[in-house]
Amino acid sequence: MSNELIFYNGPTSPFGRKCKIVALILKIEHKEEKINIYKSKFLDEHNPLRQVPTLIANGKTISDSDNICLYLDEISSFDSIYPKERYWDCMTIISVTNGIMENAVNRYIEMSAISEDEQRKKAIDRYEKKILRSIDWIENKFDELYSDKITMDQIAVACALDYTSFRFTKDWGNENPKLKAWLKNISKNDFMIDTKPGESFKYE
Ligand SMILES: N[C@@H](CCC(=O)N[C@@H](CS)C(=O)NCC(=O)O)C(=O)O
Repeated sequence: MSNELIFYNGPTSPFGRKCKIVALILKIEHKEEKINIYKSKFLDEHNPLRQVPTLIANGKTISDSDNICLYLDEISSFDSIYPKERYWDCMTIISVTNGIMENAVNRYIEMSAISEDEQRKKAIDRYEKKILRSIDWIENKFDELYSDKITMDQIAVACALDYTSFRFTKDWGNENPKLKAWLKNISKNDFMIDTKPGESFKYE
């Protein structure tokens, strides 16, 4: 059994970014490989969904960003980034951010990989509504989310908002001033700067 963490990530995945940030904050040693998911058949053996992020931890596969973050938190010697006093509220915010990311990824695929005449306008509209409604919902919970100590839901929110700005629109900030100011501030941290999305691979 090898004694290492191999972290398969993509260049723009918001789910992968979330895990990478956790590894950086908790100072978990790992080897990151940014792969072209569309050309990474080798991953099927570990994760039949062939998705990033996927972590191989001491030979064991851990798939799905939430499982990876929980695993990294468990093996860390630092205090947990999952606040005990508001654990389920934190988990619910994380689930909503997963929805933002999924809808933003699906929207981007629909708009970038499908010819304009074949794009489903209704589906795009639905993705956009869900993203914007979810951001408004998080804004309304801002006082609950905010704390000086960085928590898992804050990391997830930062990744979801930045991905929305990257792939869809920055306009969400007009209606959500608390989140806009907070994202600007948290984005000054090295863990945000060092994990900015890069160049994506072509959808295949
Ligand atoms: N639920 C998964 C979602 C991961 C996901 O959607 N990854 C995308 C990249 S952002 C992917 O690998 N897409 C390739 C594919 O599904 O074929 C998680 O939280 O890790």
